Formats: sequence, C-alpha cells, structure tokens
Amino acid sequence: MNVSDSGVPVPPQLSWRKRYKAWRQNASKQCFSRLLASPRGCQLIKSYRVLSHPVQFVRRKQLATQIAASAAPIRVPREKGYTLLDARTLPGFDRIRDLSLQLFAERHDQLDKIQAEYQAINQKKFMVNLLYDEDLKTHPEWIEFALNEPLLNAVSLYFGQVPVLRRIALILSINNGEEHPASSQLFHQDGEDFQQLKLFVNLQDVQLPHGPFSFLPADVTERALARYRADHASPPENFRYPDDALMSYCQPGELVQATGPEGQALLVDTSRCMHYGSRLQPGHARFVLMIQFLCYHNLTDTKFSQIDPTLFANDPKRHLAVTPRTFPKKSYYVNPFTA
Ligand SMILES: O=C(O)CCC(=O)C(=O)O
Repeated sequence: MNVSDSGVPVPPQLSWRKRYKAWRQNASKQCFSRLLASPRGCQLIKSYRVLSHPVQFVRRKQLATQIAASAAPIRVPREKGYTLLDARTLPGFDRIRDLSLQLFAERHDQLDKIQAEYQAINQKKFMVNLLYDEDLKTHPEWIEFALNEPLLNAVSLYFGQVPVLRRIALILSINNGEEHPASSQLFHQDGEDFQQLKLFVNLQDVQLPHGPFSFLPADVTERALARYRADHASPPENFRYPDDALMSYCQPGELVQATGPEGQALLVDTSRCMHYGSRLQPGHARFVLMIQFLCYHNLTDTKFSQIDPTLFANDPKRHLAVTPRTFPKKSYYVNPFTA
C-alpha cells in the first residue's frame, strides 16, 4: 500500500473497470431492495426470474401436472395454507427419528458451543440447529426422507410446480431466561417468497409449555392483516406484530398450535400464515425436525442447507428438487465439533 506525505496509508487507486463493477453491484443491490419493499416490485422480480429461467418454470409445472392426475394422499388446502399429518405414515420416518434422537443424545450436552455458532448465523438465543451439512452427506437418508413421494407430491401440488428443497434442520428450542419474546417468537411471515412450505415434525411430545409452533391459517391471516392495515398507517418495526395487534381481529380459537406427541407433523405455508414459536416456559425444551421447500424462482434467500445437486440423476422430480437456482458457495451449517 502507498503512504502519503503525512505517513497515512493510501489505498491503491482502483482501475476504472473495477470501480464501474463495484458501482454496478451497489446500484443493483439498492434497486433490488427497493423493489422488494413493494408488492408490485416483488412481482417484477418474480417475472424477471421466470423469464431468466423459463425452461425450469415449464419443466417443473409439467411434472406437477402429471402428479395432479394421480392420487395424492396429502393435500394442503390453498385457502387455509396448512395441513396436519402423522409423520409416522411417511416412508423412512422411523430411521430419521432414530438418527435425530442419536444426534440429540450426542450433541445436546455441548449446547454452549452449538449456541455460539448458531447465534453467529441467526442471532437467535432461544434455538439451535443440531443437524449439519456434513450429516446430510454422511446419511443420505435425510434427503431421501425430505423428498419422500407423498411429501414431494403434496408440496408440488400446492405450488403447482416441483419445488426446491432448501433446508433440513433439527431445531432444539430452549428457554434462555428472557422475559420478552423477540425475533421469530413474535408474529411474522417468512419473506423468501409469496409462498413456501415448511414441514415441522415433533420429535418429542410438544405441549403449550414447550412453545409450540403457533399460527393463523392463511385466510385468517389475510383477514387480520386487512383489518390491521385499515387501522394503521404502517406495519410494525421489522414486520413483527405484537399478539394483541393481530389477535384483536381474530377469535382466540383461530390460532392453531402444533402440539402433539412424537410424529405429529404440520405442513404449513409460513409465507402466507402469520406465525411464531419457541415461547418456552422455564425448564422446558422443544425438539422438532424442520424441512423447508421453496419455489425455484423465489424472491430472496435465507441461509440454507448444502445439498448435493448431482443426486437423483435418474429421478426427474427429485433431481429438480435438489437443483436450486442459487447454490451456496459455502456451508452455512458447519459442524463446530469437526470444523
Ligand atoms: O417454531 C418456531 O420457533 C418458529 C420458527 C419460525 O418462525 C420459522 O421457522 O419460520
């Protein structure tokens, strides 16, 4: 680095080419976040993505249409945006439950280390993920289960196209002694797209003190939000809604809570259904499996699992499900014990 007359280091002059590249990147970032701030802007991004990858759009729709012609045991009604199911009926569940409990036994007494690593990624003090990208490679059963036929068909039918498997996580929620709910403990909708589906499977009995995943069905969310907008000039900070701000527009019975024994599962559109979770009472923990599906042309990306895109070369539907539009260049969920 050069040094000025007064001895202060002067950064080297960038070439005009590099400066132009940096300016262009900055401008497109700003333009993108402006577009994301309005529904019309989001539609524009979506159309751009579809036009940039039309073959993926057509292929995924075609395959989903073929599924619709055959019987599908699980259906997520569009109006409600969720369905409850028994994960024990899904192929491969017993093996996944055993693997999950094994990882729990091996890792849960090292929570301090896991918590520090998880907070660095997600800034959440009240939950950790016990499943790492490395585990998905060592045990292909995770991906096999996440893409089991009835589940993949259900998600494809709901989206009207074959989805992308974005994340598999073993979520352990813990009570961190904080008195006030924060972050995803407050009512919110997930912003990766206009729609998405997450499967939550209870791996231990979950009751109210364990802070179950709790949500308003899509039609109730729509109604409550319309009333909220009529009464308020702008949304709350970070789009996190206090309970009373929404529940005053709903009946208490309209809140659905994912309580139930091991194997009880919920397939829910967390973009359309206002939700929160992990409000644990002291001395309680909650252990659930979470599998996230997005459309290929989704709007934004959060941190996702690194899943081998060469898998299922002879199975068109499953192969599309492991083919994301953007592939993570680095692993977000690295095992802190082997790293
Ligand atoms: O169950 C929870 O803790 C809530 C998780 C959540 O908000 C989400 O996965 O989108």
